[in-house]
Amino acid sequence: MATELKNLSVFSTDNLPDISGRRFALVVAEWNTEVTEALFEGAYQTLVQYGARKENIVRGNVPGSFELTLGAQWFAQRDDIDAVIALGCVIQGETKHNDYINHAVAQGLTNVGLKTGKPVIFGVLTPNTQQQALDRAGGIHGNKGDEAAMTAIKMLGLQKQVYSFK
Ligand code: DLZ
Repeated sequence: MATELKNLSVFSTDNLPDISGRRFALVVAEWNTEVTEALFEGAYQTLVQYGARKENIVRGNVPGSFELTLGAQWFAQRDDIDAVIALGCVIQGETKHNDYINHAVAQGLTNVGLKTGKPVIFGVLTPNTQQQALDRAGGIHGNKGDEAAMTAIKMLGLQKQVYSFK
């Protein structure tokens, strides 16, 4: 479903896990700062709203979205981090640069999640224009940061369910 048809800040909140003792890392790309700061605010507020303690949320910046992968891995490898949320915005330019970055980050974050066994969330916008990005960073289509945080919470819930199943 296209984001146009779904508000990123509207989601079901049934049966969410208790995340008061969980620790989250937010990795934020510095390119397109206006957008990525809005993504960070959305993710941070959503985590707190649904029970995370502020002292259990750590932030790390990376220069651009391409570096999200390694930043995410460094956090995910820490024993005291339960989930990592990678936040970036890659806007299409005149060349295919954005395609290479997007594919690398999507694949890289997937690999980090599989390698560490922890939720590593793709909170990266890949719009054609800056307006499309702003529309999805607290604008008319909600906030991708909210959605990314909720995805992390739900994956922690699933992880608990899977590993406590007898
Ligand atoms: C180089 C580049 C370009 C052209 N566009 C973006 C972008 O839209 N969003 C983003 O997060 N990063 C961009 N970057 C930077 C790369 O992600 C990376 O930081 C550099 O290629 C490292 O030299």
